[in-house]
Amino acid sequence: MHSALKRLFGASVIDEELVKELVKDIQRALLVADVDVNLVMAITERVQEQSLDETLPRGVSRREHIVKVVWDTLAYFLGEKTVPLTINPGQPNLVMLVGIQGSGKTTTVGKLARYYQKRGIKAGVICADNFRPGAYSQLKQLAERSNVPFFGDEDEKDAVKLAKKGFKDMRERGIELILLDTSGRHREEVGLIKEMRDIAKAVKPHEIILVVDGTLGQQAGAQASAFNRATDVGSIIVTKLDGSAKGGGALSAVAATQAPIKFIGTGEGLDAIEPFNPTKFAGRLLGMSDIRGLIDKVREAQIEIDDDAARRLMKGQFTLTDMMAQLKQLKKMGPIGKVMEMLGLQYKLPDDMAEIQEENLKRFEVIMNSMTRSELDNPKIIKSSRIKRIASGSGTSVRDVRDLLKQHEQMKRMMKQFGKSRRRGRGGIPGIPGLPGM
Ligand SMILES: Nc1nc2c(ncn2[C@@H]2O[C@H](COP(=O)(O)OP(=O)(O)O)[C@@H](O)[C@H]2O)c(=O)[nH]1
Ligand SMILES: [Mg+2]
Repeated sequence: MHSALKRLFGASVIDEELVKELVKDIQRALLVADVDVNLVMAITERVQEQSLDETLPRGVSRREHIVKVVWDTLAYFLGEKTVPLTINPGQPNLVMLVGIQGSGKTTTVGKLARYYQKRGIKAGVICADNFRPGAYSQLKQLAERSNVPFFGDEDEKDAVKLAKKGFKDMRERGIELILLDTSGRHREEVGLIKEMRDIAKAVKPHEIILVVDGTLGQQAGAQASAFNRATDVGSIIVTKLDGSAKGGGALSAVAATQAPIKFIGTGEGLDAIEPFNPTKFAGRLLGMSDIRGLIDKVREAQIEIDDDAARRLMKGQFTLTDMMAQLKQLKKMGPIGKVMEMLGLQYKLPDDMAEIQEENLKRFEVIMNSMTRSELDNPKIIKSSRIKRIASGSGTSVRDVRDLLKQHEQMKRMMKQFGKSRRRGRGGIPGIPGLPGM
């Protein structure tokens, strides 16, 4: 991933070859994150097609377009927004959790009850798991720790009856969010699936949440389909994302059920639950910490060159005023190191390039204020006597003025190269002149 994005940001021409390389790198990243092979293919096909789409929206460079396509594609599969549980206040909203044994249902029921109770919703929990010994006391303890109402009956062996009794009890107590914990067993056993269907029929839950173990790889898809055939899975919670698992299996579960991920579990503790953040999750899958931030940066950093400046550039002219405009645009990106970090890159910039400092820009401006129009437009004429005059006029040193001129020379050379690549390539796009050789 990193190498391709690095190339994407450094290339002066973005062509089919580069897009293919990028697509390959995305494939690798997603496979490492345990995303299902077929999904990986579907995702990357979309990226490839749209990245090379010739009609770019106005004002959008191909570079920006590609990063956006990658993001949009993941958003298409993950959902772009966080979707909360729908709870009608004052009503008994029954939410049923399903999933195989060990996926984290009971823990998640405890977490959700606490989460919503803290937000002013009357929450309660029902244990309808009469299969696993200890399920009753596990949930009872979790409920007691958060002080939420609990219903269970160790003597009732019929899960459907348990669920019904529990629902009645909770309704009578005026509970608004009733969380129904069910049993799991080992796999997509026929018995388990039938039980889930029977419970759902009997109590008609408001929403059915499938709990998926985030460390599970590609089997997540098959599991999700099995539950989805039995019951109408309305949303997904992915647990155990506190470890090194990247959670790629969750994408398969989403694809299999068409249901959105609503929360993720990030630890064994009762507070270790977070609303699902698609952006963060996409970054996790791609091995980049902050993909949305990156897209925003790319957008901000687009070097806008007006027609006039472009024409001058083509003729090899690059005035000090042009340079100032460019430096200011670069400055908007913030410290370049930060942008690299978001890309997950460890790139050593030449020291004097690493940061465009506020003071430098200010000093440049002060110096330029002491120049004449013709000096600004044609800095070549600034020889030592003019340098001395400008330095004393602006209250800076001869060295400061020379630094400015040196910086201008460097940037001019870069802009010339960029001008050439633009003339050459149909795919040519504006480069970021402050970042040579990436
Ligand atoms: N690290 C971690 N462990 C979790 C998380 N959610 C659940 N677990 C653990 O997973 C195991 C199984 O959880 P449990 O709720 O009993 O699963 P159930 O069989 O589906 O009810 C327990 O040891 C939990 O502490 C999580 O988000 N992170
Ligand atoms: Mg359980």
